[in-house]
Amino acid sequence: MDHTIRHDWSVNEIEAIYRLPLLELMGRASAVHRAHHDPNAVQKASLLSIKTGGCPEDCAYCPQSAHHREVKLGKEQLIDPGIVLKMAARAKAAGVDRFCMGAAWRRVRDGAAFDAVIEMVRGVRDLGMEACVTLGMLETRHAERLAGAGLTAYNHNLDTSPEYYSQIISTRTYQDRLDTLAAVRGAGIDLCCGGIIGMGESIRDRASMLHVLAGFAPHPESVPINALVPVAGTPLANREPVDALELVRMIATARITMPKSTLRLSAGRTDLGREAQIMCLMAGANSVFYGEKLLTTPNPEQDCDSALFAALGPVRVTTA
Ligand code: SAM
Ligand code: DTB
Ligand code: SF4
Repeated sequence: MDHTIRHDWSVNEIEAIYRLPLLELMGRASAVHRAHHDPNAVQKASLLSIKTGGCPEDCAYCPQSAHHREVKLGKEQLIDPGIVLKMAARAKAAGVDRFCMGAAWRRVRDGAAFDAVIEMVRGVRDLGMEACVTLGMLETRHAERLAGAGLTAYNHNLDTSPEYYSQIISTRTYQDRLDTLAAVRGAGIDLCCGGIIGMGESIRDRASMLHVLAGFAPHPESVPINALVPVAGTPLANREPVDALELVRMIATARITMPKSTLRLSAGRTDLGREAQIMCLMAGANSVFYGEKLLTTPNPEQDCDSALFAALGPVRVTTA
C-alpha cells in the first residue's frame, strides 16, 4: 500500500492547492512528479478521428455535435481499418507510442462499425503501440470485447465539475459518464479520464472535477487536461482563451492529487509558447499529443514541436 496516494481529498483542500502561490505550487508539484515519474520522459501520443461529425450529443465545446449547425465540419463515415493502421504505423515511425482513435458517437452499438474498431485496436497493439479509443458511452459487453482485443485505455472525460456540467451538456448526465467509466474499469481496461478548462467554469469547479477524479480508487491511469479550443459555430466560440498559467495550475494540482497518473497536456497547445509548455511539463505533465491535428482542430505543427523537443534537450520520448 502506497500511503502517498490518497482518495479522500476534499474540494476545499484541492482548491487551496490550486490557489497556492505559483512558485510554491510548481515546486510541490515538481517534487511529487520527480518522486513518481522519470522527469526527463515525455510520451508522444497521436490522435485520429476515425469517425467525424454528426454526433447526436450537444456538448457545447465540441465541433462534432450535430446540434451546432453553424460549424463548418462535414459528417464522415468510419475510416477503413487498413487506412487507420497505415496512419498508426506512420505515427510509430515518428516516435509515437500511443495511438488514440476517436469516434463521434453517442454510444457504442453492436455491429459492423464496432467490429471494425476491434480490428483497429488489434492492429495497433500488433504494431507494438498502446491503443486508446474514445467512442462515447458503452456497456460491459463492449468493454469486454475491447479488453479482449488488447485495448490499453478507454478515454471518457468528466469534462467539468458535477455542478457546472449541465451548463455544458444536456443530452447525457454526469451519472451516465460514471456508469461508462465503471464498465471500462470492470473489464480491466485503464481509464483515460480528464476534462477541459476555459469553458467559463470557476476555480471551485476545477477543484471539484479533480475531486471526482482523485476520488476514484484507483486513480485514472491517464488524465488528459485540455484547454478549450474555441471553435466557430459552437456555443463556446467566443470564450476568451484560458491563461496559460491557469493550465499550469490545473496540471500541478492534478499532479499533487494524483501522483502516479500520466497527465496529458492535451488540446490547446497551439496557443502556448515553448516556455508555457515547459512549465506544464515541470508541473507534472508526462505527455503531449503529437501530429498536426487533434481530432478535428489544429495541433502544433511539426516545426514547433521539433523546437520544443530541441529546447528540452535529449528526452526519453517513450514511456510505454
Ligand atoms: N464522443 C466521445 C466522448 O465524448 O466521450 C469521444 C470524442 S470527444 C471529442 C473527446 C474529448 O475531447 C471530449 O470529452 C472533450 O474533453 C475533448 N474536446 C472536444 N472538443 C474540444 C474542444 N473544442 N476543446 C478542448 N477539448 C475538446
Ligand atoms: C482528450 O481529452 N483530448 C483529446 C482526446 N481526449 C480524445 C481530444 C481533443 C479534441 C479537441 C477538439 C478536436 O480536435 O476536435
Ligand atoms: Fe459527441 Fe463526444 Fe463531441 Fe460530445 S464531445 S458532441 S459526445 S463527439
